[in-house]
Amino acid sequence: MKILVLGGDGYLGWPTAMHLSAHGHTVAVADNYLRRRLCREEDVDPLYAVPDLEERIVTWQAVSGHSIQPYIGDLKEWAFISKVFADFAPDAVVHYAEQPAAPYSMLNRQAATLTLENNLLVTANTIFAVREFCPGAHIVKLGTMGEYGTPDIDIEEGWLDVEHNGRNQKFLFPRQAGSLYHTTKIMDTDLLWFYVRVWDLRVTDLMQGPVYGIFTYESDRHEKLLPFFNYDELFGTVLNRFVVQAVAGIPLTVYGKGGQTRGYLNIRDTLNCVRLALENPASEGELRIFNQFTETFSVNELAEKVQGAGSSMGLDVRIQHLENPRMEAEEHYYNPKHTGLLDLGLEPTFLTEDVLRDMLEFVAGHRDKIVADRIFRKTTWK
Ligand code: USQ
Repeated sequence: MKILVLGGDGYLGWPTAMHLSAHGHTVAVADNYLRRRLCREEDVDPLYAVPDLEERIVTWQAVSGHSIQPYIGDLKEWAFISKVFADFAPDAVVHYAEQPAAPYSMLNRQAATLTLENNLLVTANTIFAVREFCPGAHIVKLGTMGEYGTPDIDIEEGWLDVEHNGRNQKFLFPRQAGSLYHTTKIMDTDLLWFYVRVWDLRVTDLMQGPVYGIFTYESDRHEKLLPFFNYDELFGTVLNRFVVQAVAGIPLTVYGKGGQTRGYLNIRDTLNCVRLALENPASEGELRIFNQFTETFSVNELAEKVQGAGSSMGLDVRIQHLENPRMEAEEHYYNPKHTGLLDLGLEPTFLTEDVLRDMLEFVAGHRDKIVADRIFRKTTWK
């Protein structure tokens, strides 16, 4: 397939581009380096420097023999996105091109507006571009498990059959997000669902939990192919942060009681999930939703796992409970279904002590680059 990866420079975008290319697909990436700019502006650069897309593409070609086509520009601009779609004419589009961080979206008014504008306009432009240049192309959109929040009932895979006064209808599962970022993902889903109904689009919305990890199958071939690794309060996800804290001798920052439970997955599984969704497309006029995670953990469980793996390597890992800067339930029911991707053939990579030790050892090799004051700046929801 010809696959266009929007947001192809990001933590997931670049590894996805390489993975699809390694599996024989013809891949193009589009990005405006927004994530890099925001990290520079907020002084939260990733653990190690990552070459720009053009250098990564040259390195990938040298180690794999596959080429990837770059398009550098802002997908909010119709002049740019229409040129990309007209030129590449994709069979499928992977849409990652969003401001991805909940804490960043809650930082201040400018960050909130940027998140709204970027995420909604890029989703809308993607829909319009597919309609105009490649109707029938499959859109694989990265949503988030956070769209559902933490309701006191089982979470279904996207849809809920509702019986009301003796009649039945299937609706999108009720959504109630815990940050502005997560709310933009709900709005994206609604935009996609609307245009699936009116234009018969073919869409898969992947409700993904927090991702952890550094290594992907393809990045093993060269250190210049590694993804971003943020450990700061704004862009770092919790397990990646805990690994860095353990190496730096900083007590693990568990927010509140630590009973917050989410569905987690290894970055390698993200790549397989996206590929499986692409290779088994949704039908015309279908909004297909998968819950994309492999295991659920509370924050306390994650902290204990990192402590255990760290101790086995001689690290003195302490755990601290900080006043929670976010508004979220710290003890709650959590039972989301996640069979769709397993049915397509996903073989999960579980969070074993070996996986954690590999991460800890790699980060220990970059210990001198850790900037402690990036870890907790108290960006608060209140
Ligand atoms: N947490 C801590 N200590 C920390 C950092 C986080 O206790 O130092 C807690 C948070 O309060 C939260 C949980 O860990 O309860 C997960 O936080 P996170 O920062 O790893 O994840 P989140 O902000 O929810 O967002 C991340 C990604 C986002 C994705 C989402 C999936 O940044 O792009 O959509 O995970 S989900 O959480 O399922 O909505």
